[in-house]
Amino acid sequence: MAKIKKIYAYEIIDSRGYPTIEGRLILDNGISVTTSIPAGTSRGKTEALELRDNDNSRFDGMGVTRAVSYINDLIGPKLVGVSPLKQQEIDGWLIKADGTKNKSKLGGNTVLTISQLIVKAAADDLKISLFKYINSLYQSIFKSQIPIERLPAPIFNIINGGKHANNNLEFQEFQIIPSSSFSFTEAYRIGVEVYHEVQKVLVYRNSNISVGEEGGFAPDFPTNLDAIEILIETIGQKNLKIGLDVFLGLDIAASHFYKEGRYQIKDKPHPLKSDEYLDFLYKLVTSYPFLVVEDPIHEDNWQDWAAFNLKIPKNIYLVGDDILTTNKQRLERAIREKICTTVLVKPNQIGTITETLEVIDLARKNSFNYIVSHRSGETNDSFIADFAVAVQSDFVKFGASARGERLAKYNRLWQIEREELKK
Ligand code: 2PG
Ligand code: MG
Repeated sequence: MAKIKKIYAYEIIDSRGYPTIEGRLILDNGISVTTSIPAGTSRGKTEALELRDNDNSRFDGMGVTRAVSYINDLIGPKLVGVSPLKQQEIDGWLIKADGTKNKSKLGGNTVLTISQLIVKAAADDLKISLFKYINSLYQSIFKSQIPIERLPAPIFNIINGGKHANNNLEFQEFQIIPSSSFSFTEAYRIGVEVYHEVQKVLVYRNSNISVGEEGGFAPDFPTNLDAIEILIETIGQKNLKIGLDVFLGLDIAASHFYKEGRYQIKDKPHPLKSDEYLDFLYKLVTSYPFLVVEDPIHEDNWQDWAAFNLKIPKNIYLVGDDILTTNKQRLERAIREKICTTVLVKPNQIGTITETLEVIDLARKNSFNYIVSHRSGETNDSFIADFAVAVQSDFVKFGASARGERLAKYNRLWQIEREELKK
């Protein structure tokens, strides 16, 4: 089997215009792979640390030359001669070398560059599709199989707000979700067509059609509910049945509008106390055909999460992102305290692919759902699409059906459906 000949990294610019890491790994048989690392704008407090230079003389302090030098000078040379098939050992060594709870010594971005390079190199060396290799990696680590039967259903983020746009909406993502009974090809077409139709509706209403970080539109509206109503109106105009053909989703990202002990949203004339806000949320999610509701409550309030989870209809996927941060210990607590039904999975929240697979495994063993997700700051790497297919994620969250860095992922799913899963 091939061995690692060289690993190196350098800065590239991500979809938000900030530096991120791109890494390259060359095997001694000439195979070479490249990967790059996404970054979040609205992050949970317990995510792995993203190592930045904080040197304000370049890129507003957002440079990643320190992370790059860790790869080039410290980690890369130590992996020369090692087999890329040793994923678990290499990830374990990285975790130990970092030695902190949140990768604050080496940086989650540094560590994930190596971890993803190793996965890609192994798949290429074995000459199998990336998703098939990740699937077999899961099986070999956890001694349990995930049959690959379908593509995850896409969640399209059509209207952006919160920290992802400079419009006036507090909620972060207003999503549409074509029914999982559609093939990916059909679901993708629906996502693309609804996106264009929303644009027409916004133009007709003299609203702004500039977009936010994930490619969704970023209009101003009097309330967050108005954005939901626009989606419903548009879906109807496309002759799609809301609640049958297409469902709604939200990433509320509530931690970001919780100030001085109150939730501040323009749907209500005054800042809401927890119990008032929970009433508002309950009415909201039961008044519309929501399938997915993410981060409706502040990330520190586990009690309110549990109370809300108990109350809302069981068909809604209640998703923990900022509160769980792809962290096994936090997911264990979430399962114990029954605070939600679904974990959002983002490899760069934790740092290595092995740890990300551990979270998937914990979820699977506890009949907990999981949704694999991109970040708002993305690159054209489609790694996450293969990862989602490999673990048979219920849904995927890759942003709007527009903008290259989002489409790299959706188009990769489409390719997998066309070339690899069609009987
Ligand atoms: C989220 C993500 C991705 P960010 O909150 O779910 O949509 O956003 O990458 O900014 O954390
Ligand atoms: Mg989120």
